[in-house]
Amino acid sequence: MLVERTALVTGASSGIGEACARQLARAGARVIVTARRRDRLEALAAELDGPIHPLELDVSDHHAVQRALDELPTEWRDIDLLVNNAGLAAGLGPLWDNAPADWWAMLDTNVAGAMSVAAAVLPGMVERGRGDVIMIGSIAGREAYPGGAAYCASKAAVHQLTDALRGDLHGTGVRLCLVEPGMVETEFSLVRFGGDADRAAAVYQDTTPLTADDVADVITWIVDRPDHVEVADVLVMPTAQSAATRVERRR
Ligand code: NDP
Ligand code: 8X3
Repeated sequence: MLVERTALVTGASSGIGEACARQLARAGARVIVTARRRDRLEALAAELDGPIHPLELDVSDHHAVQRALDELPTEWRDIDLLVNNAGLAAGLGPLWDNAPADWWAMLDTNVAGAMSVAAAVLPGMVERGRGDVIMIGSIAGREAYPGGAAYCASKAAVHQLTDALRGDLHGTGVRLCLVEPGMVETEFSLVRFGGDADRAAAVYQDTTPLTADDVADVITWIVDRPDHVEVADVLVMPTAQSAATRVERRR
């Protein structure tokens, strides 16, 4: 049980982040839910039974992240569980066909955003000598695929960022875990393909992807281990997937 834990989940308006917020709240945690779409956060807070604090936040705005966390109401400030999840892919194609604005969106959100949130939350955890940080990487951070240059680079950076942070956190009592999912059916592909619902649906067609809840189950289990146990690194894929671009289809 996670009673008396204060969690911050980024990217909680959809997909993996939303599923984590639901499961952490169900396990008894108080949860700060953040994303850019305030209406979704408010709907989630209204629906969940328990203390939920919606916070509109663009993680790619470094100063806004620091300010928003500094200005949290006192009773929400001692965050001891962070799911550093907000992220996106924009486009799938050769680097030179991908708009530079899309590269920057991926790097600013997936890498710099994760750094800003970690940098704002970690000093409090280190001072209190406890806490859990879950970094959401991807199978794409281990294994690059054609068309994914900026996205794969961003998730490889999350992998290295996590490894470096592990050294920074040595001896502090703060636990850190890199969770690298394979294919998960969320709004991820809809965002990647600029709202093209048919193209997004085709990604998950004739196979059985993970659900956001499958990933949230793993995360909820990781943070509920006894204090002396640190799960450092998890690759979680659908059974039908054996590599980033190798997915079994039923046809
Ligand atoms: P979704 O698109 O369903 O959710 C993405 C979340 O990130 C949304 O809540 C979105 O909220 C938020 N977000 C995006 N940009 C920003 C920003 N600048 N500031 C704050 N929040 C932001 O996708 P997933 O749930 O699948 O993705 C969650 C994470 O999991 C991402 O890091 C993704 O890279 C990773 N991942 C996904 C996999 C998959 O197959 N789905 C596999 C491996 C990793 P809003 O738009 O309201 O700001
Ligand atoms: C999302 C999964 O394989 O599309 O990180 O990169 S993949």
